[in-house]
Amino acid sequence: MSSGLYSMDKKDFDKKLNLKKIKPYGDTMNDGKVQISFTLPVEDTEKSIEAAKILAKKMGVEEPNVVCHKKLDDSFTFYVVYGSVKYDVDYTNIITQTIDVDTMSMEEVNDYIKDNIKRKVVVVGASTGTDAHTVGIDAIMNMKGYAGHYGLERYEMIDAYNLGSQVENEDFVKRAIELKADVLLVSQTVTQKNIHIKNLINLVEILEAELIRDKVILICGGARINHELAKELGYDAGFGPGKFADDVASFAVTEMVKRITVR
Ligand code: B12
Repeated sequence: MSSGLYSMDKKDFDKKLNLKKIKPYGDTMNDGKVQISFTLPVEDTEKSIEAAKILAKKMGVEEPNVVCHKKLDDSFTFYVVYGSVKYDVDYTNIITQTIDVDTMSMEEVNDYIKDNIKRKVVVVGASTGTDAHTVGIDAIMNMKGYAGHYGLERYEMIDAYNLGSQVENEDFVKRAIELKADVLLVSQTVTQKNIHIKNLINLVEILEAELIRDKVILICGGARINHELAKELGYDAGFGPGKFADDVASFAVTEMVKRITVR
C-alpha cells in the first residue's frame, strides 16, 4: 500500500526540537499529545460526552477523544479526554525565581550555625488557619524526617517547635514571640478558593502589626507553593514538593547570617 494513513513513513514525523515552540510529547516530537481529566455537573449521557469534547476543544485540544466517562452519581460525571494541544511554549523566554542557596547536609548546617551564629536557632512551624494537613510540616520538622532527610528536630543546633495543624495565625504569632523565634515555617495544603493566599497574607499583616516581620525569616511551603508565589506574598522563601529539611535549614541559616552581616 502506498497511499493513505498506512503509507506514513517515519520520515513523515516531525523530529525537530524547537525550544522556541515546545509542545507536549506523546509518541513523536511536537505531536502535542495530552490527557486531561475533569468532572462535569451533569449525568453520564451521549450529550454530556459531547459537552466534554466541546470543552476540550475550547481548551485548545484538537481531535479530542473521550476515552473514559464514569458516572460519579446521578448528576456528576468524570471524563478523561485524549487529544493534541495546539498551543506551544517559548522555552527560551522563561525566567523563574529560584532559591539561590547550595543545600548543606544536617552536619554542615550545624557547623555553619556554630561558626556563624554561635547559638541555637529557634524554628517555629505549623499548618495554619483551617488547614488540617500535617504531613507537609511534619516532613520538614519531625525527628524522623521524610524520604531519607532528617527533620529539623534532629538538628543539634536547632530548637524546633512544631505546633501542629489548624493553628490560628494570631496564636502562631503569639507563640513565636514567646519562643523568640528566628525562623517561622508555615504549611498550606488546601488551596480551594485561594484560602492559602488569604491566610498567608493575613499572617504577614499580623507580623507587621506586631512589628516583628523583619525580625524573623518567614518561610511557607506546601504542594502548591513555590518560591515565586512566596516572594509575591511577602515571604522570604517558599518550598514545594521535592524539598526537604536540609534545603529549608540551609536557606534559613544563610539568610540569617546575611542579615546579621548587613546590619
Ligand atoms: C493525607 C491527606 C489528607 C489527610 C491529612 C492527614 C494529615 N495528618 O496531614 C486528611 C484525611 C485529614 C485530609 C483532609 C482533607 N483534605 Co487532604 N489530602 C491528603 C493527601 C492524600 C496527601 C497529602 C500529603 O500528606 N502529602 C505528603 C506531603 C509530604 O506532601 P506536601 O504536603 O506537599 O509536603 C511537601 C512539600 O510541599 C513541602 N512542604 C509542605 N509544607 C511545608 C511547609 C514548609 C514551611 C516548607 C518549607 C515546606 C513544606 O515539603 C514536603 C516534603 O517535600 C492529598 C492528596 C495527595 N495525594 O497529595 C489530599 C489533599 C491535599 N486533600 C485535599 C482536601 C480537599 C482535603 C479536605 C478539604 C477534604 C474535605 N473536603 O474534607 C480535608 C481538609 C480539611 C481541612 N480543614 O484542612 C485536596 C486539596 C485540594 C486543594 N488543593 O485545595 C488534596 C490535594 C486531595 C484532592 N486531590 O482533592 N487530607
